[in-house]
Amino acid sequence: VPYDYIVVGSGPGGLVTADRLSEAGKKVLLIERGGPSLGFTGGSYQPDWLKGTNLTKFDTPGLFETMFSDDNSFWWCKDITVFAGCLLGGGSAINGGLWWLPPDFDFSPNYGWPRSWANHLPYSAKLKARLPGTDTPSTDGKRYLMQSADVTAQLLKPAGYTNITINNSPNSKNRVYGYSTFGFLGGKRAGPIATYYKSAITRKNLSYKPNTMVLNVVRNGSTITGVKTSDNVIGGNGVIPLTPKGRVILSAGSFGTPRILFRSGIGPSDMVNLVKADPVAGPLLPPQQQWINLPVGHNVSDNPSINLVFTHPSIDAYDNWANVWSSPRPVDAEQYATNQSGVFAHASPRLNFWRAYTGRDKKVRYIQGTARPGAASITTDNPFNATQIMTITVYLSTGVTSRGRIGIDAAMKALPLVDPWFTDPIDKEVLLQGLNDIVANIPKVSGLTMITPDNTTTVKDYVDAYSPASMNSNHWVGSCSINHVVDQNTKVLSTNNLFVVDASIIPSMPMGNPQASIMVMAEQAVAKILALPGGA
Ligand code: 6FA
Ligand code: ABL
Repeated sequence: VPYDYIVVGSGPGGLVTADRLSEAGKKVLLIERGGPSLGFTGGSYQPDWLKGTNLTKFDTPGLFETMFSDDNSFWWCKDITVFAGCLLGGGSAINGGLWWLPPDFDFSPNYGWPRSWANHLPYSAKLKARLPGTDTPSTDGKRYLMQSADVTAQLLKPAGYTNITINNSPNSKNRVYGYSTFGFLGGKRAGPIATYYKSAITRKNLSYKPNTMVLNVVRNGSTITGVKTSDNVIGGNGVIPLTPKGRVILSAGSFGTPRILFRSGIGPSDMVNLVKADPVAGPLLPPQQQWINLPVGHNVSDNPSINLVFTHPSIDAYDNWANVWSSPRPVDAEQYATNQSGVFAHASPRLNFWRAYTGRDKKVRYIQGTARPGAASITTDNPFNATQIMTITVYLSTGVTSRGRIGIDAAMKALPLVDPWFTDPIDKEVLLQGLNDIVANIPKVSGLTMITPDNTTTVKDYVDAYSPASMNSNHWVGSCSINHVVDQNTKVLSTNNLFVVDASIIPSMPMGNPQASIMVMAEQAVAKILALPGGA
């Protein structure tokens, strides 16, 4: 059956898009390469201590850190070399859940947005109405395991930071800190899945097709006629057609969308030529005179981030999250299983902060920090108390000028071709300044010891030696930047009916962890697409 709209990918971008298009009465197909996630979507992957409930690993915020330590990690995309979620919800099914209502900076013409996008407030309001976010995720309204927040607040106050409820004033991002805010409901992960997907899936005019991968769009020059999937049972050749005025919307993420475009003959010729050389993908390309040369994969950014690890006598490192899956603290497990309250209602972060800096190029750049109990890696030969460890991750956010490139290799794997961190040395200087300003106040917090880097290493040497792969923040944007690859209505340039609505069209780093900002972007994008003449 032909569809008015085919939405490829069910991450934050795709779920908002599919929900709003189906709400408008369009005949929509939402197609996702992965399977279920949250319990209500059919997910069933859970630890023994949650047997008998419908709470999965994905529902349970306190299991977040086990995403990185589980041998059976079926949720990661195996054909993308960095972390990306390949299941219902995309990254939102497996991420830390941090949820920031966007400041005006996130859609400012100063950061690459067309002027027509600057008034994001109606769209931010739509998102907030669906999911406001909470800094008291436990159903009993209490906060748990807050020692790392208290210690970090003590470190920030002497530097002039003030304590705010972050989402009450999204534009306040200079010398502020507040409790971590999550896109959770009822003590469970919610994000776009328990909101937008939940309403979309009830509509008869929306079909959802999981476990099906889109390989390329099928096109006749600039007109897209359908999508080609990996499931050849569909139509005998895997092709799902559009109605005559139909449209395809790619929401396959910052790595997934460029790959579909390359495989459709859209992008730089070095990438499309790799597709041409592939025995499976090559024959599916349109003839070479129909290739469309666009800078797909260029202008990419991700926050460079550096971890500082500390010990403090007040900290409960929660066994560095090592036991939460197989042998959780019994009282906490029981409490969560009973009424979704307690430690397990939070993901690992406990406090977030921001501060503005002006670099020697006179450009303003912001740092963001996230504090949590535990640590991913510790490098010290000094003795330390492992039960008292906490991490502050410091990110460079809005204003980052470094850019990289995303592409594919000859095996059609998606990967960063040029890392986007510190290609501009001033980014590095500003992040180093931010780290040094935090470290400077350690003596003001009684009992606080930095163990990574330790007292044998300067912060500068630590930053200089930091491995690029560890600087990845999983916040990739820009590979199909608006104005470069898509137009103001998110339509791919030189095509009639192909659109992109996901993190890849965002031209520069949002202020915070980006999922809510991506969804606000998608609210605005889908409104523009529906208003655009010529569509079904
Ligand atoms: N963002 C936040 O705001 N807060 C956080 O705490 C946070 N944490 C993390 C985190 O801990 C990790 C480990 C990662 C990887 C990301 C985090 N992020 C966080 C970032 C946030 O999750 C991403 O920025 C956000 O999910 C990006 O949304 P998009 O809609 O642009 O893209 P996704 O990758 O989420 O979704 C793409 C979907 O398309 C997936 O479901 C994928 O399976 C599907 N797909 C891809 N290719 C496809 C194809 N060819 N055919 C069909 N489906 C396809
Ligand atoms: C995010 O936005 C980041 O993308 C994640 O990297 C981050 O989680 C979450 N939010 C929570 O702040 C971290 C984990 O806490 C680490 O244990 C893990 O090593 C790291 O992600 C991997 O990138």
